[in-house]
Amino acid sequence: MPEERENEAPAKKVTALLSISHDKDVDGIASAAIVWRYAKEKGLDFKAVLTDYGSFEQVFSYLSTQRDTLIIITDLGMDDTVINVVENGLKKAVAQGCRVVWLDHHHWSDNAIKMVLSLENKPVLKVNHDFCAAEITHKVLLPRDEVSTELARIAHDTDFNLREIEAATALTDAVSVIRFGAIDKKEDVTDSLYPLLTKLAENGMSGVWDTNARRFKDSLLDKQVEHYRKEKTKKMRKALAGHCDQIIHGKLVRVVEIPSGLTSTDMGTFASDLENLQSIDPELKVADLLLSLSQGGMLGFRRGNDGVLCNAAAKLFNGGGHPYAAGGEYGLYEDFQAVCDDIFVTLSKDTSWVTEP
Ligand SMILES: [Mn+2]
Repeated sequence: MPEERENEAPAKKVTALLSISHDKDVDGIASAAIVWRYAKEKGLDFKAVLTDYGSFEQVFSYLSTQRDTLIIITDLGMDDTVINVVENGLKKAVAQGCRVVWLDHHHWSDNAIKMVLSLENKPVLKVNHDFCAAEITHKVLLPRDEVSTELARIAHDTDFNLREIEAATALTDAVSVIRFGAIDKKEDVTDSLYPLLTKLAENGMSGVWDTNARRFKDSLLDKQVEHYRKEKTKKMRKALAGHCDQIIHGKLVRVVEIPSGLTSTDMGTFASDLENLQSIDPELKVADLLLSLSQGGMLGFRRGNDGVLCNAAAKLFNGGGHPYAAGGEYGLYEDFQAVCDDIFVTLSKDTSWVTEP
C-alpha cells in the first residue's frame, strides 16, 4: 500500500523512510521496529524519532524539513489540541515530495481524521481500537514477516496487559528503565532507546532476550531491570498499605496513591494479585474497582470483576477508556483522605459504572 505509483507525478520516488513512534512503551517501540524492517525490505534509508505527546511541536517542525521521504507515524493519536502543529508539519513535508502513512489505535477527533485524509500525495490512515499499534503496523506493512509477527504478539501482550509472555513483561520493564534513566540524566530518549530498537528490528526478541536463561542478553540491562522491579515492588507495597476502601453499590472500591516512577498499569497489575495483597494484610481482598491517584491528580481505573465498567466510572471524572481499564482526572490535591471521601461520594451518586445489582 504505501508504494509510490509511477503515474502520480510530480512526486519523485521516495528514497528514505522516517518513522515517528511513541517512546513510552513496548507497543511504540515494536511498531518502530516493524517499520524499520519494512524500510529494509524496500531498500529505503531509515531514521526513527521516538517521542511523546508533549513534544509534537518539535517533532513536526523537524518533519517539515524532510524531502522525498515516506513518513510512517505509529502508536500516536491526534486530537484537536495538536491539529495545527501536526498539519503545518505534514503539509510542508508533503509539498516536498513526502508521503504520510499513519497507523494508530488511540482516540482521534473527527477533525484530526479529516485533516490527515485531506493531505496531498495519497495519505494512508488506519485507526483501529481493537488492536495495538504494532499489530496494525504488522498487518499493514509486513503481514508475512515472522519477526514482525512476533513483535506484534509481544506488544499485544503488554498493551492489553495480559502478561502471559514473560519476555513481553520484561521488555516493558526494560523500556521503563531506559526511559526513566534517560529522563533522570537529561539524555535524549530516542538515543537511549536506539540500541534496543536496533536489536529488535534486526532479530526480534531473540536479539535482546535469552529464552532459555529467561533473562536479557545484555547483563547490565538485566541487572537494572531486576533492581527496578525490586524497587517497584517496595513502592507498590507501601502505596497499597495506605489504601482507602469503601463498599459502594455492593462493590468494593479502593483508592491508592501511586508513587512517582510507577504507572497505574503497574499498580493495577500488582493490586489485582491476591498474593501481593495478602502479604500486606491477610484480610485484604482484590477490589472490584481500583482507582490509582497519581501525584499530578490523574486517576487510573482498573477492575477486579466484570460487574464494573471502568469507562463509565472514569466518565464521572472527565475521562474514559475501556470497560476493563480507563483514565480520568481528579485534579491537584493535598489531602489524600479528603480525595478518597470525595471520590466515594461521586461514585455513590451514580450507578452507571455498575452492571449488576
Ligand atoms: Mn499503544
